[in-house]
Amino acid sequence: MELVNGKAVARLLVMQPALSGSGQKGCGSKGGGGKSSCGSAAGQGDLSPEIWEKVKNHPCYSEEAHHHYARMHVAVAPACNIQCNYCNRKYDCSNESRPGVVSERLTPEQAARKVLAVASNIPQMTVLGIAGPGDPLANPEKTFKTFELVTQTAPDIKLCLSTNGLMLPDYVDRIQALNIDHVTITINMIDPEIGANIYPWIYYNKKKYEGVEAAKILSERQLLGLEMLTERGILCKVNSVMIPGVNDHHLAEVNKAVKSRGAFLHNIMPLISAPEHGTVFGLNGTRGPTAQELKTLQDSCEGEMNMMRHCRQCRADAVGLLGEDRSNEFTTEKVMEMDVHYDLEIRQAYQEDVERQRAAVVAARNEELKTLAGNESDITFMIAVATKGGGRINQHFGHAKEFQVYEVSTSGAKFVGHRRVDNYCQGGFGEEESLETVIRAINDCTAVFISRIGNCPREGLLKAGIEPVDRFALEYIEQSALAYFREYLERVRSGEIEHKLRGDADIRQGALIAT
Ligand code: CLF
Ligand code: SF4
Repeated sequence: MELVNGKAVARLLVMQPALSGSGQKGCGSKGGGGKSSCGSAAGQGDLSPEIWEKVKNHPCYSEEAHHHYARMHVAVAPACNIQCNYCNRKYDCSNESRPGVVSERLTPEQAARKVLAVASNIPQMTVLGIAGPGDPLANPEKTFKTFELVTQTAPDIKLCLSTNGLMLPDYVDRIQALNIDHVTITINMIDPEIGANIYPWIYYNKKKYEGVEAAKILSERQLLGLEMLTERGILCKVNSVMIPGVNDHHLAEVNKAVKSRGAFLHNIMPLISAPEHGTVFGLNGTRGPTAQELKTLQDSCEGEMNMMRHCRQCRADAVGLLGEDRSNEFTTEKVMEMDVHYDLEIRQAYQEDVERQRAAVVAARNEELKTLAGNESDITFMIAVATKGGGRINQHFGHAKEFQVYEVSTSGAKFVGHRRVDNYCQGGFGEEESLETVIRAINDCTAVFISRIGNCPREGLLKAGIEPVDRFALEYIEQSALAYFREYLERVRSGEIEHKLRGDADIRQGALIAT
């Protein structure tokens, strides 16, 4: 057992295998200006020390942080004041993972206890978000009461709020008074004509509005709220759901509008739409975008503004690293029986250890980047990575429920998204059908990095033109991606291989299975 500041931390370290070197209602609506260096990019870059301090341990506001730090949501806000055509909050399934979906609704007191329980057991949980299952500001008393209780009992936890923005201008002062440093507003349009196809109605000032009139009020309130928050120095992220045929060509304009009002980060998410979700878009056959459609739009908006590309469209009761769901470990019943010991010193000691490991990841990447200096090439490709976190390639191909996707070029390895899949290995056996869905999900990638892989999936991937790479097992992702890229260039130059462009890939519409 290891002692840190005289306290035992062995139990806590076991909670995150990644750190030992092995392994839609999230924010904003479901369905779904600052400058670079956060969001999708890694590291402090040109952020001011004050802003870096606010984002460095926030898994949504810093792509680099999301490999190391966790967030949790508490589902204290059941009501909503608008209707989005991609939302159906009646749907509740413990195997479903998209914003708005939740298993238990909590009182503020239950929520505060749950936060303490999670903080005691997952010391890398740094952020509490309230994101539903309805709209937090349509349930202001429950939302703010929860934040107040948590501030009193767990002062090191950052507070985060996600809203559709309708009531935002009315609560900006309260948000500021409670030191809520991070606010997400879901803005899908600035043109009410387009908005009328997304929002059938809103309920505002005790009156129901419909169609273009409803969308106009909503848009004005969202943009006003955004301006009021950024004037007060509160970091704002804007989420937009990309809905092909409805707002896909309009989102570049939304990007400009939110950037000019001071938004720090823009998160364009794919529509999640399947008939079984019972949403308007699911039932009328509106499809979600493909991986390349989404990436092309995100790329086109990435100028002076940070684009978030690592959003997992989490549930309103999600717990854990982004991409994992540990909410089943913290049901109200279990939380009530738990021995809760919130200890700030243990949490800080653990996080110092995380920071050391994080610094090692960055240093290794920078060293590897030096070996590419002077290497000129137009070649760029994408790789998929199986990881359990910690910035390492530490997951078996058959166990991966998602792959992280990096774009590699002479300028570096950049996180550009993730692909959710059915894990190939089910009950100890490989599933041919799952292999097909995995291949469709990473079809735009040249290689897949895994810690191990069996012969059958290896052959299937090679046949599909994707190289399985397990020689970097347990190594750092970005460093390995760059080393692979350097070797790849050498193989192309020697004529050993020919560089081929890959096709498009599917974004999965189904569930992330809770573990
Ligand atoms: Fe939650 Fe949202 Fe705060 Fe993050 S989620 S309230 S900013 S703590 Fe994050 Fe989840 Fe995406 Fe939201 S991955 S849905 S962006
Ligand atoms: Fe659903 Fe309301 Fe959120 Fe829209 S704002 S996605 S209707 S909970």
